[in-house]
Amino acid sequence: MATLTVHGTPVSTYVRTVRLLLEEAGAEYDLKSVDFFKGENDSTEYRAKHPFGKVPTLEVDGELLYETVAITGYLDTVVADNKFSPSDPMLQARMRQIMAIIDSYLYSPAITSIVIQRLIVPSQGGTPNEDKVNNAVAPAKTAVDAIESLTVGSPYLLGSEMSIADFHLIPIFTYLSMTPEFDAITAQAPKLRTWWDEVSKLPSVKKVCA
Ligand SMILES: N[C@@H](CCC(=O)N[C@@H](CS)C(=O)NCC(=O)O)C(=O)O
Repeated sequence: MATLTVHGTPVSTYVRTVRLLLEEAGAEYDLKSVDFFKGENDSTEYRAKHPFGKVPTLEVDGELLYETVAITGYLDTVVADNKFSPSDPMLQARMRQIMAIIDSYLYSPAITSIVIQRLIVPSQGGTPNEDKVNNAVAPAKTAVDAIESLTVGSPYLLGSEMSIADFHLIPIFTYLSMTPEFDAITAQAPKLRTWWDEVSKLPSVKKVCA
């Protein structure tokens, strides 16, 4: 079996996505800290691994892989025998569609705007920018409503089997659910509320996203 090293900041949603898959697969891996709060992701050494200075990067026997969708797809094949990718073509397309919605339409308003302003800025002694938060609620809700329309939501996004899409959404909900905006954003997403109640109790989620 290959030696797997995840380079990244443990609080990062994308790092958590990769670790959730590894934990659910029961795979062995090392986590090597790259602390973006200290700017370590911007160092020459780290930029040699990831030219965009983002986390995570996966190292497989010395070979480097970045972009989380590429990493989770690869890991699903090599450590989980594709257990987290539905074989039905439409279900597989739904999984990829949800992941693309998260990357293109949810991450930025939910994390870059709301979570950073509500959780990170105050933890560093600052005052949240209320305009930034308020302007992000509608786009975050649009993305959540779109995922709601595609999900089964019980127990997992695509139904009875956990898929890579769950690993991509869980870390976002972990943080968003800690903000006062969560109720408004999920007001019309009862299936996702049920999903979140259930997946947030998983041991892997408690371990990786605590
Ligand atoms: N497209 C990248 C995005 C990764 C990403 O945005 N990571 C964030 C943390 S969740 C990051 O590295 N932020 C540090 C920075 O932008 O300086 C992926 O899918 O891996």
